[in-house]
Amino acid sequence: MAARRTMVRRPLATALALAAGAVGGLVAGAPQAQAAPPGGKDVTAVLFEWKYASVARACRDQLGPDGYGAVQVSPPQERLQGEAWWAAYQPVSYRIGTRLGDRAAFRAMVKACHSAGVKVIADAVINHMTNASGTGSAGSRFTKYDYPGTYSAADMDDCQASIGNYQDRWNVQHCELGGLADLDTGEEYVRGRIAAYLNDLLSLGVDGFRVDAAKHMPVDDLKNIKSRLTKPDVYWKQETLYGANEAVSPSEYTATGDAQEFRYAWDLKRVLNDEKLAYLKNYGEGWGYMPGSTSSVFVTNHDTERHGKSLSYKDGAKYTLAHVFMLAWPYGSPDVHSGYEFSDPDAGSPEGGHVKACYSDGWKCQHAWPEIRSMVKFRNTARGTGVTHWWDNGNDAIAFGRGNKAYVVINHEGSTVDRTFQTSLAPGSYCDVQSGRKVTVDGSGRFRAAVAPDTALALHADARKC
Ligand code: ARE
Ligand code: CA
Repeated sequence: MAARRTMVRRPLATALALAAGAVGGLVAGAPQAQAAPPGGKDVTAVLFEWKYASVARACRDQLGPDGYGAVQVSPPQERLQGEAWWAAYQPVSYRIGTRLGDRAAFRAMVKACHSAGVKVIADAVINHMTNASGTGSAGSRFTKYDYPGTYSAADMDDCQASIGNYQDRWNVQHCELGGLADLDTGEEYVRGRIAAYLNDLLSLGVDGFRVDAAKHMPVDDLKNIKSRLTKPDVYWKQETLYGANEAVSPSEYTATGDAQEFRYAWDLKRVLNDEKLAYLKNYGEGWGYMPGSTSSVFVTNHDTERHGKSLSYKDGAKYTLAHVFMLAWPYGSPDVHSGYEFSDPDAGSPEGGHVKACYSDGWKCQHAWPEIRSMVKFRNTARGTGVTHWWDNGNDAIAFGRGNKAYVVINHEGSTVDRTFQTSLAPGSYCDVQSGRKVTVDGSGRFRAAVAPDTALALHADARKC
């Protein structure tokens, strides 16, 4: 758990900007506008354990129209057989064939998403193979350490003990993550084989990768593998959990692409649960996180929603408001996790991954929640602008603008916030994309609104009427 953070000390510059903020100056300490993954729309919907045919439909009907830049799909490589979701993280071969679909289904999904203007990011498990033996989801027989046609025992890493010491770099990168057969990613054949798998996905039109367990592979190995790709500058976000005093630091991995900033999710949970939204005024680099321009962020992911280090759909309004903040705030490139209800943390996705409809069979469809999907266009409209006019009530109500393009109010108080807000928005009427109500901004950029407890209000230049 990241070190407990008490009241965040504000550098003097930010204190001075507090006054400046009132006249619309940029708010010091808040992150500036960030570069985005390819294409300029930087929100990714993570459709966790969705069948590819269902992903294709979501791209066409939801993600494209709502302005998502990309969809992230679960690992397409052959995996352990079985319904548990974590079977996806035990590769058996690099053939594309799982409960989510075969090669043809994968290719069709990429085509459908591209025609909807949505890029495709594949979750790639390349650090290890299985901790089991048997027959894989595409019919390949295997034993731990021997994967005929892909790897033999000679390709496994030098340490066959489980990782046991995160203060020891060699242990973390060459031993087995939870007993999973570790690949020797320093070896020529292994590097070539991994690159061939990623190049195969690129040949199917994939636009980027989520690199699973990245910190368990030396950066030099990842650099070498990436250099072998047909697109060496492909978007590449790396799963790198921060750990205080650990040997391997997530920031090492910004040399090969984006790195996931887990503290963003962990601290958001604490702020929404126990602290004050007012502390978010300098969220990002101001809290000691990695530079936002190369950070991938989320409110939750498939691990943290299960083991509880982040908020989850079970947290109600806190979870929704955390997404409104993440999508309105310029730090990092956001992932919106979209999964399914679970009581058994091992349970795989419903109906073999087939999504008949949102909100049925246990599908949560967070990517389509009105409060969340409406903030994707907000973010796209605000891209390139900094934070202006920060306001807070010293506790759990905040508001801020994004240049003259957008303005958001987030009320996590138990009572209504009813006041006049100062913005840099052009005068005129706007749609509050959170409530669907009309808001009028006067000639001096002000509007009056009553924002109910645990709700938000969001205006932007591309939503002038509801
Ligand atoms: C586990 C066992 C297997 C067993 C299987 C079924 O390892 O031997 O067969 O359970 O019982 C997921 C599950 C695991 C599961 C695995 C394979 O979460 O429980 O295996 O699939 O089926 C570290 C890594 C980080 C990793 C987390 C889980 O750094 O990369 O552990 N997260 C990714 C994925 C996971 C996935 C894997 C990796 C494996 O997101 O979903 O596992 O591919 C500190 C450190 C962190 C460390 C954390 C937890 O915080 O700083 O780096 O995260 O402890 O150990
Ligand atoms: Ca390794």
